[in-house]
Amino acid sequence: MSLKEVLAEKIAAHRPRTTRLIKEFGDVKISDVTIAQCIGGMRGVKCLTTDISYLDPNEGIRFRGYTIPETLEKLPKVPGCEMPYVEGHVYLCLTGEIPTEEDVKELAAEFKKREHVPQYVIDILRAMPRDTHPMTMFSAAIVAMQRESVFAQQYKAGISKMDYWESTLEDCLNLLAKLPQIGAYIYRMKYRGDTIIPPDPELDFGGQFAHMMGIDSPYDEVSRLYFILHSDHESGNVSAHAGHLIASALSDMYYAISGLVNGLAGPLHGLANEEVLRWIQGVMEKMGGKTPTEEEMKDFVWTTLKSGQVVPGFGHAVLRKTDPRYMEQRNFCLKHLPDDPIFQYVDSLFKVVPPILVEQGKAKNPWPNVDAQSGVIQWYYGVQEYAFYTVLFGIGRAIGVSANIVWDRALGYAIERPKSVTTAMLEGFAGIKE
Ligand code: HAX
Repeated sequence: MSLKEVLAEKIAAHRPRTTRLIKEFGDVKISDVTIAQCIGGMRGVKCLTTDISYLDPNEGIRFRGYTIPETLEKLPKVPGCEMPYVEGHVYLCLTGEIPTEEDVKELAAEFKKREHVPQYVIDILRAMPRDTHPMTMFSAAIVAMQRESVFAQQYKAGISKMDYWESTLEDCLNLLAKLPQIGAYIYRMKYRGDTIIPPDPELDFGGQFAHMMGIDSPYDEVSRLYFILHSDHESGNVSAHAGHLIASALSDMYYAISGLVNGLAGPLHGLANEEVLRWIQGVMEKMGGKTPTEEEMKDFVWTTLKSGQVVPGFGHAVLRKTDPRYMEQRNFCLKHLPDDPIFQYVDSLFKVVPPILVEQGKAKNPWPNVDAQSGVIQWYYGVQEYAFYTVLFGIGRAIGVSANIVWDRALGYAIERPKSVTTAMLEGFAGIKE
């Protein structure tokens, strides 16, 4: 069966579950909201639904029920490689099923058909000042392609709500297929003297990205690992929520994914991977090439905290343990680059930062998150322009969010419209209103 046929079956089976929950159990309470949550970024308020991934605070992410090690183990592998096809992970996110080799080949062939990046996108990127942030370029390239949206065209033609997901799936595949090329193009144009490497029609999603970046193996493996690890972290984080929110107005995939990228570009979210490397470079400069002792490292961390800044790469809004995405990348470093000096810095921070954050007593989670480790690997393989790191995150995150949007359309999720209150109303609730 094709991906679309599998999805059609799954959607038909799932729709009655959603309808029943709303019709028969719509009044059942699952969450209360406190004043702290209302002012404090809605932290922990349960008010979104997704089946693509679930983030347990003490365990970490599961994609469609599978932990990261299970996902990496079960998905079909690229021949001769340790890492799975990213295309297989797209299949898993969309359908909830581990694909067969045949399923992956079919989906990879679909991606191939759709991977050509229109010339006008290249022209737009080239017209932007070269010092534009890569995330701005990435977002602009995606939104520029909005004219390609099959959903937007079919919506105008007047299709039924029940069919929205089909054209949304088209948009999902059309857009995802192009992202590795767009990302690599931005990199080579901006940081490699405009020497663009043409795509290779034989390569898979991760392999194509590494090839167009101009970086040899095992960078293809790094890319596959990276895109899968960053694909989804349930629905409430800024990037996933931004994508879902925008799409809830029936704005198409291009608008939604470009919006996701804009949210990811914040230093408290995806840009933290850039910030980690910037922070470490600052320490290295101050040390004049010497490796800091543990005591010196502690001083750097305290200086950052005392100047009112956050330590990038540490803390999390949901997790209450070391991020398994961090651990997976750490294991990769231990295997491939144990003696790398920047890895040594990151490893030293792993020891030094959590007790300091505990002593400071503010952060609810003192442990490292995904962004503490990801830049090191990039740096080691030659991608030392750290402003680019969040683009890699964005390519991965688009996988989970676009899968969510296909399901949002399939299950007819409503336009988002939470209710706001005024400060005076909160004072009223608190019983302190003058
Ligand atoms: N360094 C210093 N202070 C920190 C901190 C850190 N790494 N993490 C949390 N805190 C502080 C918060 O700033 C907050 O201080 P105020 O009370 O003064 O506002 C306090 O501890 C309580 O915060 P929290 O409840 O533990 O954390 P939040 O849910 O509010 O925020 C963040 C979660 C990830 C934004 C936060 O931990 C942070 O800023 N971390 C550093 C930036 C970072 O690494 N971001 C990437 C997170 C992972 C991700 O989304 N990747 O894309």
